[in-house]
Amino acid sequence: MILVKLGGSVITNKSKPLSPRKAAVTKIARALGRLGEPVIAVHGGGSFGHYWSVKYGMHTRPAEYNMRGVATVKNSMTALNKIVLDGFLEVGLRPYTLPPTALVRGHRVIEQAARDAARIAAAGMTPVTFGDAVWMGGRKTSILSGDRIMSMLAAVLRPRLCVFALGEEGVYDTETRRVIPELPIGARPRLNDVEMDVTGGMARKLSESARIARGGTDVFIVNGNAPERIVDAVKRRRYRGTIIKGAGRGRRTARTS
Ligand code: IP8
Repeated sequence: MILVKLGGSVITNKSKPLSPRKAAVTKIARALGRLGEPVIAVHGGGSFGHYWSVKYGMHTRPAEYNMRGVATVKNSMTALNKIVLDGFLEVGLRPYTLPPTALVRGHRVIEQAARDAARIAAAGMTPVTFGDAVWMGGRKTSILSGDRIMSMLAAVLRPRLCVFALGEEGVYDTETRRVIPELPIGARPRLNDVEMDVTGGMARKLSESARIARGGTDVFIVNGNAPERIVDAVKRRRYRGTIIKGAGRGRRTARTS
């Protein structure tokens, strides 16, 4: 079982509101079809969800956000999800959409539902879920990042590998401007700021990757615009990007929640 995050910066043009990159979606979908292993895909919000979240001042912190904003964010994520599903279908995958409400309650994973997603993947379909606005009780909502969903699913499913496909070559060392090939769990390199990202950009990816790696799963951060690198990473041929090696399976080096 492999968990793959399709970064919003790959599947949308983040500098232009509401602009999908359909060719990037189909290219990644083709790569997923070549992995030869069950896959669960999670996608980000890019210039759909993040655009509206910024407009309505919504963040990951639960609060009483504007409900029209919540509705608009959710509507835009459904639209982006449809684009992803269309791309997957176009190349012969059998996507099985699982809106986050089918997998999580607030910021907690529904373990049975996560296990069912793994069974759906094992049966030959590709479960697809996504970051979204979620209800947190009463009038409160929050933005739940697809990166967080990755670590929630990993905590239950203990996948063989997690891959974050981003719009960059990997994690950069801001001084040398080179990609860092391997990061120790919990390392905090200096990062450049990300615009139009309400869920924390690369810093969030690294903190969720650390959670996943502490649970024993290797995490690859690769360029989703060169999706053969996803295949290379999964097949352990050769890889370009950043790896965070998982602590020994079953052994945890720190709390994961
Ligand atoms: O792009 C956030 O998901 P992410 C989704 O994975 C929204 O952080 C609604 C902004």
